[in-house]
Amino acid sequence: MKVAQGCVAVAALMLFAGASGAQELLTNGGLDSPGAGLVIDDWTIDYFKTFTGPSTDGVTLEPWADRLGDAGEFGAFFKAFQGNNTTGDLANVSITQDVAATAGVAYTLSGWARGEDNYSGLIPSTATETLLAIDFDDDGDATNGVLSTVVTDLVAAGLNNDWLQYDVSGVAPAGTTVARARVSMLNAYNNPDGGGQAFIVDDLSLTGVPEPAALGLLALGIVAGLSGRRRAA
Ligand SMILES: [Ca+2]
Ligand SMILES: [Ca+2]
Ligand SMILES: [Ca+2]
Repeated sequence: MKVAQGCVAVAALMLFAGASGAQELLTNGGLDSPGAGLVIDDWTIDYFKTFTGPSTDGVTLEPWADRLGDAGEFGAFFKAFQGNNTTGDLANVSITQDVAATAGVAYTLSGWARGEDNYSGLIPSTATETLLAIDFDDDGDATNGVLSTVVTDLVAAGLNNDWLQYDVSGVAPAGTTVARARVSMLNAYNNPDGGGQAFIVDDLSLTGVPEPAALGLLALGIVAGLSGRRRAA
């Protein structure tokens, strides 16, 4: 009897653990396919320069940028050196992936990153921004605006020449249908000092956990909105 009860308890714990273990929402968060170069499977690359506009080769997959150095695997090399701080033609690169999302769910994006010592994002008073972000949107189009954004500034969070894990979290607002995982290097430029100046990223992960408090607030907001509308009418 005691053994059976113990088994039930263990089974219940396992079920609980399974239910609370957040599911990975990204595809190819490891940035490991299809191979070195300009294409990152399942991710969208947005690269433009301030004046000369859309461009290519702002970010590529490289074997030396793989965090754990697994054979045949890759990480993303963001090319700050493509920008020019003298002319002001700065490099702006984002990689994004859209996943279906639900209002009231708390999403967390994590990822590993390194900035080499002469990366333009690490120059004091630089214009370069280095961001891990989630954009909450009501469609698959970032160019027509988003509902809200949560951002972690990686330099403020301690970016340096060692692999460190960073994260950013936020609750999807009302109307959300898409959570857009994003890594951005904005206003980047070639460091005249030369030397190692890569910004590299690997092993991204996006998970969502329903937020009871947020759901409660959302419900309150809907009630308030309804009563407001009633009053107005
Ligand atoms: Ca990788
Ligand atoms: Ca790896
Ligand atoms: Ca949009």
